[in-house]
Amino acid sequence: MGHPESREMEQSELPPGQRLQRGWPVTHYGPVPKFRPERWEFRVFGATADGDKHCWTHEEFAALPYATVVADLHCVTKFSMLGAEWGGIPARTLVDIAPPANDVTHVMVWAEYGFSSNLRLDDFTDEKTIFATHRDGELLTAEHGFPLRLVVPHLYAWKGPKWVRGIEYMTADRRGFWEERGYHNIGDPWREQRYSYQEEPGEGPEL
Ligand SMILES: Nc1nc2c(c(=O)[nH]1)N[C@H]1C(S)=C(S)[C@@H](COP(=O)(O)O)O[C@H]1N2
Ligand SMILES: [Mo]
Repeated sequence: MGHPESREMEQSELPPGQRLQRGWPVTHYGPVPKFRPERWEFRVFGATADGDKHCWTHEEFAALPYATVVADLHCVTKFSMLGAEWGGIPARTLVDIAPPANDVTHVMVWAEYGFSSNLRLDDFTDEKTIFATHRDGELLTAEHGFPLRLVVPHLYAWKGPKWVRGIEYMTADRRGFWEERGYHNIGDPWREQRYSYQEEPGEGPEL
């Protein structure tokens, strides 16, 4: 749990057009997947530095170095939840263990049922981007992404898939699930990058 004072400071600012949401609603498309530990694996694939695919079982993944990040969640439907403490494995840690090839520019984050979201490599390796297993010290519930969800605090929350299963290193950008369906390719809430029609040239692959 974050220090109460730092939590208040985190709450001092909302991105434009957002309102404060108390509590923690559940927001996603499709059903909540059932977790089957024996079938679960986390994969890093695509343009890896060594050309190999890297896989972790649930047990192996859970043993990676744990860290916490205090961060907000901004849903593009205009509510924000502030100051949660997310615990898990920083994306940066994963990138250090299974690095991308030199020409990698983007990452596709893959989740159950083929849900995906694309990120620029810099957004993915941001020090606050984290594969969360816990929120405020408690294990995530199934609806909130157990056993693993990505949190990208500086982007709209759809950029953080729940039930995440792996990442694909890419040498060119490609749109993920919502990015193909009318949402902004980058999704910076401070710039209100909500919809793909707002994209400036160069901000996303052609639709
Ligand atoms: N797999 C998956 N992850 C997802 C989504 C989804 O539809 N599928 N929706 C995103 C959106 S739009 C939001 S706002 C957050 C909501 O997280 P929460 O339900 O834990 O509040 O999850 C994100 N992660
Ligand atoms: Mo959302």
